[in-house]
Amino acid sequence: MDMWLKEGQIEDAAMTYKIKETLVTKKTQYQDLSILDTYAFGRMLVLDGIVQTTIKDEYVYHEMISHIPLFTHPNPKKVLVVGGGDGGAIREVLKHPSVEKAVLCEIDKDVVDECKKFLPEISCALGNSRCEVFIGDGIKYVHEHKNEFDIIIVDSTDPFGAAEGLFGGSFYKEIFECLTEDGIFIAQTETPFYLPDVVKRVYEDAKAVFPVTKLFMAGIPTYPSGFWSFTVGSKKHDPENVDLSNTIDIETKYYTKKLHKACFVLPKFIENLTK
Ligand code: AG3
Repeated sequence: MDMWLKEGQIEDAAMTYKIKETLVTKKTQYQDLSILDTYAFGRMLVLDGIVQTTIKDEYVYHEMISHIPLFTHPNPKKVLVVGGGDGGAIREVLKHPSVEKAVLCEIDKDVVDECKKFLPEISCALGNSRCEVFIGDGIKYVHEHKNEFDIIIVDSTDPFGAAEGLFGGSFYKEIFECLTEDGIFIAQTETPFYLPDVVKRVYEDAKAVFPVTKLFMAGIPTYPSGFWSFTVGSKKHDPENVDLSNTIDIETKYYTKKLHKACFVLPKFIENLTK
């Protein structure tokens, strides 16, 4: 019998994946967690039925959510990742030698433990001496650390249910205070194709808090529609107009200096959401 995962984030459309093997499936304190081996995308992390990351396409998301802010900041030393328990963003952040400390604040310890076990390609940097893994609530952590981080990456699940508090104006104000004087914030902000209202609202919420707010896109095959948005809020540095001529070379598969600029050029229907 063929086994398929059907992801139904969107009510009237779904993506399906043929499963080779179920490696783990459990109820954690916060959510249903599965790691599945699939024919098309290799192993994937699924939380509450929603695909979070896969071995085959994770690099797009993790490179873009990390390198856009880190190459925009002239000297990022302290980085906070909220969520992101799979460790993919941390792996990319630690490719930057200027980073002295990267804190991962993930609420669900099981995500970290299972990803360490079954997704070592993604979680491999969590044991790095520059990385501190803190298990706890991101909202509380941000509230309790003022003026501390040069970069804050919000690598959350979708803005419904548990992660809802990680989107919106009141959290962005807390983020602003947790950042240093020229700090930069970035979050994954959903698909403008299926959820234009969410993208618009989140962009406007960030814009009300940060002097520089920019939205960019990346193509992520396993997220609904493949069109995925990220929103950057910055106190000072403009990610689109930053001088990248002297930045170091790091190994990537998706990110390039050219793409760093180009990703901010938006298709008209997405650009309209930022007006
Ligand atoms: N964070 C989740 C991105 C949103 C996915 N949404 C969806 N497939 N409907 C990704 C975690 C990777 N570190």
